[in-house]
Amino acid sequence: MERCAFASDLHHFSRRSDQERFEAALRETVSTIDRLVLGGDIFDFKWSTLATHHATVAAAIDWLRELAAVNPSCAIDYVLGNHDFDPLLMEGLRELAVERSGFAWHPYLWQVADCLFLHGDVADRRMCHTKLERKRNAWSSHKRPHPLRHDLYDWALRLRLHKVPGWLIHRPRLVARRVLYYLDQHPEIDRARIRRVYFGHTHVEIDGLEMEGVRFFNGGAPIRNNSFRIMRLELPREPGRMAAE
Ligand SMILES: [Mn+2]
Repeated sequence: MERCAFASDLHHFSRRSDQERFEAALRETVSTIDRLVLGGDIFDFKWSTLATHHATVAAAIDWLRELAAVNPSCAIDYVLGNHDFDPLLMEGLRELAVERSGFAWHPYLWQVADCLFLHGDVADRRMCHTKLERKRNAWSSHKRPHPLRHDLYDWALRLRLHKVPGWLIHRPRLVARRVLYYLDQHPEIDRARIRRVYFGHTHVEIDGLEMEGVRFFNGGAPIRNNSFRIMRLELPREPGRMAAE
């Protein structure tokens, strides 16, 4: 078996992210495992504190390159989220995949045997893959919000207003049901084989909630007032590995 770790929703470059607090832990983890799976929203281009979009994408690629250099024998699989579904970032990822062996990225999902990784924005409401594609494409025409909106967002966080919608909208059982609906409709995955789903996006921790024989895992997010953890798991080594986009 491969020793693996899963981390998502770091929202790096956003002012509200506590990503830096977990940087050492992430590097330490990478140094001891065979494979790291990143579950999307690793970078936050919408709420970036850097001067331009180009600067943020360049910093994102540098960050990935440095993380990959911690352990050259650790494979990295990066499943994109809504925040990192960005054409310029994808260009950089294409180059990184050529430059660094064992680095791969997946726009929507990645399946290994019984285990499926996806970001989780598909669970905002009940939707199939075509709808998710449409939603993602709308996202990728990112507009950087007015600076004043950063302040409003900060105040909302400080008042913990985000707890209310997060808790209500992202109830674990509802979210799990929506993910299963999406997987049932997906034309390219080996649905019958799936027993474990690792995802992020909702920023609500889930530790093995079972539904229809599938166990769900979510590590939360390193955002102020939120819980977060890097999850450890095992994956079978090849053969028997299949990938789907
Ligand atoms: Mn997300």
